[in-house]
Amino acid sequence: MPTNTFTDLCRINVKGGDGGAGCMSFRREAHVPKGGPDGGDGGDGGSVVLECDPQLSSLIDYRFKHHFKAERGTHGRGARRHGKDGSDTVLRVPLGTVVRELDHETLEPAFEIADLTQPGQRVIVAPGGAGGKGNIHFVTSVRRAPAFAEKGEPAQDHWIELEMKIMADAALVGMPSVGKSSLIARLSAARPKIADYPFTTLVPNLGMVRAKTGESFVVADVPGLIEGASEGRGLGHEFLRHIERTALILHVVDMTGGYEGRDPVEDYETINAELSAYAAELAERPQIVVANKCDMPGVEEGVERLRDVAERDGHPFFAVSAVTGEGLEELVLETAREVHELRQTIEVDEPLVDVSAKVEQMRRRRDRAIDIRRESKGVWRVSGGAIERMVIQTDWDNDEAIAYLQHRFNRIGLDARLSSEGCLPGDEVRILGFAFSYEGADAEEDVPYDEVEAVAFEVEGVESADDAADPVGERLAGTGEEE
Ligand SMILES: Nc1nc2c(ncn2[C@@H]2O[C@H](COP(=O)(O)OP(=O)(O)OP(=O)(O)O)[C@@H](O)[C@H]2O)c(=O)[nH]1
Ligand SMILES: [Mg+2]
Repeated sequence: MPTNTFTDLCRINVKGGDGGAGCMSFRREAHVPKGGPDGGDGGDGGSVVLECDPQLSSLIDYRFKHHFKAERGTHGRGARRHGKDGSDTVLRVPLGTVVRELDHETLEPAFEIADLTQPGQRVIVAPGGAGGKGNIHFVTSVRRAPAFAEKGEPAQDHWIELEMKIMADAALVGMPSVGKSSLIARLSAARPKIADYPFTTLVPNLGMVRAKTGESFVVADVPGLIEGASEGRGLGHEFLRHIERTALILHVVDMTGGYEGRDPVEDYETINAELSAYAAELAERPQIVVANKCDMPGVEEGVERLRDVAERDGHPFFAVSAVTGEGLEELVLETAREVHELRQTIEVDEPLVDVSAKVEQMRRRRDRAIDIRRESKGVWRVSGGAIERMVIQTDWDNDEAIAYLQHRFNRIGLDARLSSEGCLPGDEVRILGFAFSYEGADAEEDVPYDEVEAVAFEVEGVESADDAADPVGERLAGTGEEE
């Protein structure tokens, strides 16, 4: 069966590292009985990143291992020491890999994350969680000794699909009936139609060729080219478009001259003229000249003339037969060698598009969406990625932390949204496994929690009885999250 494209498909689960917890701590010095807050932030979790590597030719690495995680951030500590960021996990994928996000429930493709076509191109597929803020961030003019910190943001895991669309490393180019399909059939497992009339091949076929050295490359067998193809004769542009992305050209010449008794050197010049007429750059591509049908009698003189011309043009030359297999081993070795070399020198001609930023923006937009549903009389369910994480990042054993959370709800407009949905003071509002009593849209307006930069902060001495009761410097806010 001829194939137009090879695909390699797999699904993997990726998870960024969790953010480290912020620290709740107060400064302690010999001559100061109780200093101001000095709890550092938790480190950010690492991300899972895909990177496009031209040396890879399959997704085989993801066949058997399906779960990939990045490192978590460490917790913040006293004396304003921030936690360490977790390192990224970089997964290498071949050129031509399309990445799709899968729906959480159905595992069906939801949207395309990226199409990785340039060497070195990267995309973050699972961002790490942000580190929680230390208590130095929660100081305001009235709340000078905040006795709480934020937990780290948990990273989410999700499934993505990787699909590699194979791009041919080399293309068999030549007049109709010169034996292009016969060659690919002989060299690979591809089984294209072969016949002694022109334009037998109408769509490109791909074949994977493995050299004796173990190296493999993909060859495209494309429809025959004739004089005037660059102007649209024969399959013209259609055909030429297919080789535009191919690095190496295997230029096949029929040494018998076909029924018309054409001259091999003239054929060779005609094809090269068509290539440069279509795109000057195509004629500059590295080429290997393949003199085919050398099993036939009377070809020697033509072989010598074509060899001279090929050498004049600086192209390697091979006299072969797709029927007997003569000369093919050497041809494959040279092709493998050139393909390998070309893969290493592929140049990035456009600046790398930072797809990560776009993906991240899209995720955040969806994340910020808040869904409010009435569960029963007087009971409301609020859901949404960002709001659920706020709840998870809160230390529920700490009243101050809860008050701060309520202040954040107000600030992002949740209270107003609830009110417009019909939620009344005294109703129950549920988020994940937690429940709050709704106090009305305007009740929280004066809660004095503005986030203040750590550098702007100056506090001396003890602020409250609460602080005095907890004179010890370091206590992690993230209960159950300590390492
Ligand atoms: N004697 C001999 N015949 C060959 C050789 N290679 C191909 N042929 C014959 O040449 C004819 C055309 O071969 P194809 O492989 O279909 O040629 P093609 O270049 O793919 O032709 P299009 O797809 O029409 O462009 C067939 O009859 C083949 O059997 C060879 O090395 N020696
Ligand atoms: Mg063919």
